[in-house]
Amino acid sequence: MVDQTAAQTVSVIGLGAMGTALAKALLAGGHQVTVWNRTRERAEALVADGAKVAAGPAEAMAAADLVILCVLDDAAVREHLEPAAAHVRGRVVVNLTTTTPEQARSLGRWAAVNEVTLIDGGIMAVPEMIGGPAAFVLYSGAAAAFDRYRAVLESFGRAEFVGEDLGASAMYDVAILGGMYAMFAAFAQGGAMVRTTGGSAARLAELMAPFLQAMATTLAAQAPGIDTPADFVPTQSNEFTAAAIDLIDKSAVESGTPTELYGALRRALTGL
Ligand code: FVH
Repeated sequence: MVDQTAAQTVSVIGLGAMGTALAKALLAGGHQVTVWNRTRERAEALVADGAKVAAGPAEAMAAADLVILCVLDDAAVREHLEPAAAHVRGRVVVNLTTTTPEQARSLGRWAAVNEVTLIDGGIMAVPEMIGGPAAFVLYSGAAAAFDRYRAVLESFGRAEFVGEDLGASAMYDVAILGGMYAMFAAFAQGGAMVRTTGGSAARLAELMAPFLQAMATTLAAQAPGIDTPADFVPTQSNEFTAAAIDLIDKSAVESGTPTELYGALRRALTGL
């Protein structure tokens, strides 16, 4: 049983912008942190904060009970973990590298064979936000290990466990990012449209942001339409929604800024 209040031994592998922020948050939390990075200077920069620099990834993994990985992609994760299998056996690895859900599950199969307990994570923050009140990280996989190290992981921000399927945190991560990009695409298109009437994207931002914030509060009420559609009675019919989107599309065409966006939205939202 890990004492949640005690300092832990933690290794951080990968010290790009995000890995460095994670290591600093752990050091600020009083944990004993060993670091390793392919470019050694980035690791040495953390010595003044109290980090110990390992000679290689295997040494870093052997140095701690909890190993955090935050490198570029799944291929770089494999490059570090696979040759060091003997050194990471029996440890808890938290992979905070962005991967697809299936890459996370595949790494889980490797972990099971090599007696590694794996937690996958999706960071919903930029490096400057780490350790601050708005940062949160999605976790999935080994629930008992997550509970054991929850207090350490909260050094980064709010810790949200989303399921034992290792692919779950990556799936929530991309779902949230998809919402963000859909919003950005609609703003870019809307900005181009209002400019044809002498308006500006800056003015649109002032008007659109509070409206979208209010709309975001209705997501929970819409969730049953996706989770339990057979029992859900929509307040707005698909035909009404399709007609509303057609009007927006027609206005875009009239403005000379025709777009693929609204047709795609119509199909996604209504199936029509
Ligand atoms: N930065 C952010 O805002 C986002 C927020 C959401 C989550 N992401 C993910 O975090 C992973 C790391 O992102 P990062 O911002 O730290 O990225 P970089 O600053 O570019 O650092 C990349 C680190 O990966 C190392 N690395 C790259 N390729 C390899 C390789 N083939 N073998 C070993 N290490 C590799 C790189 O090392 P070096 O260039 O310093 O030697 C850095 O440590 C990422 O999955 C984001 O999607 C961040």
